[in-house]
Amino acid sequence: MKSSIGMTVTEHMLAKQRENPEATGAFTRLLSELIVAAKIIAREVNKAGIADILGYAGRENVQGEEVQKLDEFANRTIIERMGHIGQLCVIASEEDADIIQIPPQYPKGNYVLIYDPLDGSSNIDVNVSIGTIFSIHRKITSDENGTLSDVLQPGYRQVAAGYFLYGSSTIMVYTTGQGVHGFTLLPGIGEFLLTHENIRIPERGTIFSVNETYYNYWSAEVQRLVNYFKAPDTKPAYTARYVGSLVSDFHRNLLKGGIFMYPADTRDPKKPHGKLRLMCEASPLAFVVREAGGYASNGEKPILEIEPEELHQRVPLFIGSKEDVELAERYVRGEMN
Ligand code: P6P
Repeated sequence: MKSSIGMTVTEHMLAKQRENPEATGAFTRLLSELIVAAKIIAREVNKAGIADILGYAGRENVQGEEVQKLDEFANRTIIERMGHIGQLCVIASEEDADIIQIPPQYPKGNYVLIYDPLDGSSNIDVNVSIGTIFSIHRKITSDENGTLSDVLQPGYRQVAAGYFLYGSSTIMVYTTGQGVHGFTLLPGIGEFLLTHENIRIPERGTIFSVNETYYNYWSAEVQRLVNYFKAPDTKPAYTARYVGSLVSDFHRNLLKGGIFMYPADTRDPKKPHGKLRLMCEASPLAFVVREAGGYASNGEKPILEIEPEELHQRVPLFIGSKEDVELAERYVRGEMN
């Protein structure tokens, strides 16, 4: 019987689980707990503006509780909720230099969670949407306690990936390799309801997203690519959209079509490959976009085929509509004059 509020994400996950004969329910329990963490983070993100108004200034609020920076709060929330559920062997966070072991008193599992707890958090005080990005791998070593080798896996081995977008509404988008599905949090009920089933990104978009401040630091090939997107004789014409919050820019392009770019640049010799991280940003979004019919590249090869070498390695990113990203690769390779 159809529920009066539509399909919840839990019902959706259980339905997908039934389609997979080997499923034990462990993955469903893992994702369900991550959803609880996201609801807790969403509540704090939505309160952040009010916190300022109510004078939760400095490090203490009116109840004398320590006020954590939102990304620290989000990071701790995920670790505390996910550490004890017995489904993970190791955790890796964009906020922590090293991998995070599961405390000895908790049971271990066969999955690896990699995440960016609150990407774009510098935008929160101007009420721009921000997001949590997650990537899930299976353990590949025999050690009960996960190791760095369990984390540093190429993107094509992910078993699930997705993001939560904290904006005008709280959205969850995820894939387990069986399509990409979007859910919207119904505040009064506190449930994520299916609102975007089987998302497909248009083959070619009309949006390009890049921060042109760095134009002079790009290769001549990337400069030519962006000039193409801006050229008056390019048909159909493109328009520029750039929020400066990866999950927002990615989500818009996923639904409408287009390409997001964060190219390599020469600004910072310590970051020759641009700003975005392979493991907790590019790789999970590359899995989502591929499952939606799109593509993600570092300009030379598919993001999902990059063999990671370091936990926080950065990577140039061209991601979105397949035709647009393949065109970007041709420019970056110097095949377009
Ligand atoms: P820039 C936010 O700080 C972030 O990590 C991503 O969310 C966003 O896409 C990017 O950096 C924006 O970087 O250099 O354009 O401000």
